[in-house]
Amino acid sequence: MGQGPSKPAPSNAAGTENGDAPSVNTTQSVPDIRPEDIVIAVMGLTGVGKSTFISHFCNTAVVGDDLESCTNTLSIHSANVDGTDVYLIDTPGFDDTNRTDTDVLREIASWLERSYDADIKLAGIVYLHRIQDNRVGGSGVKNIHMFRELCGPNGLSSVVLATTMWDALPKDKAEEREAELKTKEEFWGGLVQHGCAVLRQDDGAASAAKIIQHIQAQRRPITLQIQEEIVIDGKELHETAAGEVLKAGLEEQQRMYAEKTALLEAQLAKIAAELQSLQAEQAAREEQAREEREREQRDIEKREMGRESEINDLKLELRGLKEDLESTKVKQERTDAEYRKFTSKRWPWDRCTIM
Ligand SMILES: Nc1nc2c(ncn2[C@@H]2O[C@H](COP(=O)(O)OP(=O)(O)O)[C@@H](O)[C@H]2O)c(=O)[nH]1
Ligand SMILES: [Mg+2]
Repeated sequence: MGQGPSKPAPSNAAGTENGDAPSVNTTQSVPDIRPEDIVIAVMGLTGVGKSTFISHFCNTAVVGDDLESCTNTLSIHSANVDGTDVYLIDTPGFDDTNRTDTDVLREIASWLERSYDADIKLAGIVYLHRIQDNRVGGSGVKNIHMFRELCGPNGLSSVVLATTMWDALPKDKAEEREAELKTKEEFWGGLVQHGCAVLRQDDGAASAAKIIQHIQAQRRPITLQIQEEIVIDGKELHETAAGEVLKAGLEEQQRMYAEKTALLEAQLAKIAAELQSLQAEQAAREEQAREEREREQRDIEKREMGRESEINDLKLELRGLKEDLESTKVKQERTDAEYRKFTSKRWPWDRCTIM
């Protein structure tokens, strides 16, 4: 299989002369493709391997790393598959870290509308899906639903549903998942019944070529339901079936967030009320403690004052007793002296004045 286009690439849709991979502007890309060209769109969630798939045929596709999606805009790649020139449309993936699903659908729908206006029909679509993403309720399932509505019931035989990342699961597990995808209505069941082929993108360039060949073999350009709805019926994007799926998803999210907000507000109000009552209890306890402290302080002061007056009383009593003691001692000395004098043997008669 050849790498890159065999005819001159459109000015804005392929690599530079030295083979670098430029990002491809989409807004003026439609006129570069002619109605007789084979155009195949590659769709699927971000990270499923769309750019990797396209890179097997040309060197202009930019493969993202595992951590974050790379620039997620629609790009057109001129490629050659087994000698046939084809244009591969790398569409922005849904469930992207940097863009909303509504932006992504708008961009895809806008390109489909312009290509329809320019009389460019899709030869087919490759819808890629990671084999490990079969979670009901996950974005994979929601996207399958939207994809179904984007395509509509006609021309599904030119749509290939292909599973990637076979190397990420043991083969028996992957085969189980594939069977589930094919049969369950919420996955690919309905699409398979309407003629979609389910193939495996499990062998790099070889399996990718088989997928493109399958589409080429259909030789049946398709008009998607969303193109008819927008161009023929004049519907707004949100009125299309795919837009309705997205709208329903947004409404579900609105309901979920409204419920969550109400729940959080109720929890918040409950906790705020609990906090308020605890704070009121705490304030009451503090007030009680303050009053008790003040009462104790008053008691202490009262007791202090009582003790002080007791001390003063005792001091006064002590002073009185001291004075009493002093005067008693004086009196005692005097009495002692008198006694001594009176009881002395040598009464100093001579000193007496005889009358
Ligand atoms: N293990 C494994 N990794 C893959 C496969 N296909 C793509 N990848 C990796 O998955 C990541 C996203 O791929 P990319 O092609 O950019 O996804 P896109 O967002 O759909 O374009 C890149 O790191 C690829 O190398 C695959 O089949 N197996
Ligand atoms: Mg990509």
